[in-house]
Amino acid sequence: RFEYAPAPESRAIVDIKSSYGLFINGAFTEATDGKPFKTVSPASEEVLAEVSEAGPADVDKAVRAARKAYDKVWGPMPGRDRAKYLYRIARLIQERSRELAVLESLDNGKPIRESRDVDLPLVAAHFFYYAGWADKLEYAGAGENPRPLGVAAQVIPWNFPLMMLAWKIAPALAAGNTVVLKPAETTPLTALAFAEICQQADLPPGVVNIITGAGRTGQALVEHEGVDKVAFTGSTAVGRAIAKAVAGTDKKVTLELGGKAANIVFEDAPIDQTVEGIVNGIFFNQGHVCCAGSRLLVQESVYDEVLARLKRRMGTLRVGDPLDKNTDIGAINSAEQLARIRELSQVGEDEGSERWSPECELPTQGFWFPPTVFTGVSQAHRIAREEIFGPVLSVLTFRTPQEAVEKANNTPFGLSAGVWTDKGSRILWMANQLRAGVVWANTFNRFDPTSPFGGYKESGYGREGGRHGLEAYLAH
Ligand code: TXE
Repeated sequence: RFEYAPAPESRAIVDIKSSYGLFINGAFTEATDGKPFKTVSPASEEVLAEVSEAGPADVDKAVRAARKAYDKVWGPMPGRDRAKYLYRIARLIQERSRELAVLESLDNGKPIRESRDVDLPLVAAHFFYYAGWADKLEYAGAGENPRPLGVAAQVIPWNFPLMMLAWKIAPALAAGNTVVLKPAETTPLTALAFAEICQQADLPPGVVNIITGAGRTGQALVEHEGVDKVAFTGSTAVGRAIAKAVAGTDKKVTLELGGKAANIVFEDAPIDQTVEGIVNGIFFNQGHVCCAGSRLLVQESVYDEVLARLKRRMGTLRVGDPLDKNTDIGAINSAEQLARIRELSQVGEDEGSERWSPECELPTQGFWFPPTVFTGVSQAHRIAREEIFGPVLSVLTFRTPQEAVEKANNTPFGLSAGVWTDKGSRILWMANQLRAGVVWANTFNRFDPTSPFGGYKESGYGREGGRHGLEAYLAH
C-alpha cells in the first residue's frame, strides 16, 4: 500500500471559532429570532462549534440583501467583472484547500484523502470553470442576451458540503444571480468558511448570503416570495415538499434527489479494475453519495469470482479516524443517518438476504458502520429499492444484457449507472437503454465541472454542471 508522508493536514491547521453568526450582506450577524445549535464531529462526537439558527426574520433579511445586491451591483455588473471575483474565489479556495479539507473531514466525517484529493480540487475547479462562462454570456449571438433569474435560494445536503455549495453558487453567480444558501444542519462549517472567503475576495455585500439552520429554515427560505429560483439537493421526500411549496409560483426549480444506481458487471469486464470500481462505487464517502453504485448487478458466469475478489478487497479497507491519511472509510455523518443504515440493513436480513462484513474494529466513540455486502437480494427487496445512503451494497445477478437493462431500470430512481465490459459496442447500447442521467463506463463516481449531472424519475429534474448547469440560472 502507498503510505502518505506526514502532511500538515491535522486538526491544528484549522481555526474553529466557538460560535458563528449568519452571513448576511457581507457580514456575520447575530440571528434575530433563532436559537443556536451545535455541530459535532461524527468521528468523536466532540462539539466543534455553536451555530446560529436563522428564523423567518433572518431569512427575510438575507433575501432582501440578495435582492438589493442583485438590483444595484451584481445584476448590472459586466460579466468580465463578475469573472474576476469568481477567479479570485477559486484561487482563495486553492490557497486554503488543506485547511478547508480538514474542516470538511472534521464536520462531515469523510476521510481526509477524499476531502483533500477529490472534494477540494473539484470545488476549486467548479469556480474556475464557471468563472470562464461569466464573460461569455453577453453578445454571445444574435437576438436577446440571456438574463439572470434574480435571487436564488439554495438548500444543500451534508454529504459533500463544499462541493454542493460550489455546484450551486458558482453557476448562479457566473450567470449574474445573487444567492442565499443554507447548508445542512450537521455540516455548516465549510459554508461559513466560504463566507469568509467571500469577504477575503471583496465580493460585494449581499451577493452571497449563508444562513444556517435546519429544515424549517430551508422551508422558510424556499417559500420566501422574494426568491426567483430554488435549487435543492437532498432527500426525495423534501424534494417533493419543495416542489409542492413552489407550485403555482413563478419560481424556477431544480431538484437533485436520491438514487439507487446499478453498477453492472459483464463477464468480459477487466476484473481488477472492476473490483476497484465496485469498491469506489459504494464505499467512497461512506456511501453517502446520491449516485453511489449501491446495486451491484453481476453476470452469473463471473459471480463467484467477482464476489470472492470483492470480499478480499473489502477486508483491506481501513475504517477509522477521518484525519488519518490511511483511512478508507470515515465516520457516518450523524446518529440519525447511522440509525437509518442500521434499520435498512436489519430489513435486508429479515427479508432473507445474506449479510457479510469483513472483520473490523470500529471506534467506540462516534458513528460508524462497517463495509457491508448483501447477497441473495431480489428485486422486490427493500434493500434493492430504497436508498440506504451508507456503505452497504446489494448484489443481484443477471444472465443476458437485456435482463441487466430491465433490472437496472427497475427502480423509482434514475440518477446514475455503471457498466463494466470490454466491448465498446455494448457500452454504447447500454448507455442508450439505461434510464439514468449519468452512465459511467469502466469507471464510477467520476465528476467534472464540464459534465451535466442530474436525474430521471424520482431522482429529480434539472441538470447541474456544464453548460446545462448555467442554463438553470438563466432566463431567455
Ligand atoms: O435529508 P434532507 P436528510 C437522502 C438519503 C438520506 C435521506 C435523509 O437517503 O438518508 O435523504 O437525509 C434541508 N424545506 N439524501 O434527512 O432532510 C435540510 O436542512 C427546505 C440524499 O439529511 O432532505 C438539509 O439542508 N429544506 C441526498 C437538506 O434539506 C429542507 C443528500 C437535505 O436534508 C426541508 C442527502 C424543508 N421542508 C440526503 N427539510 C442526495 N441526493 O445526495 C429539510 N431541509
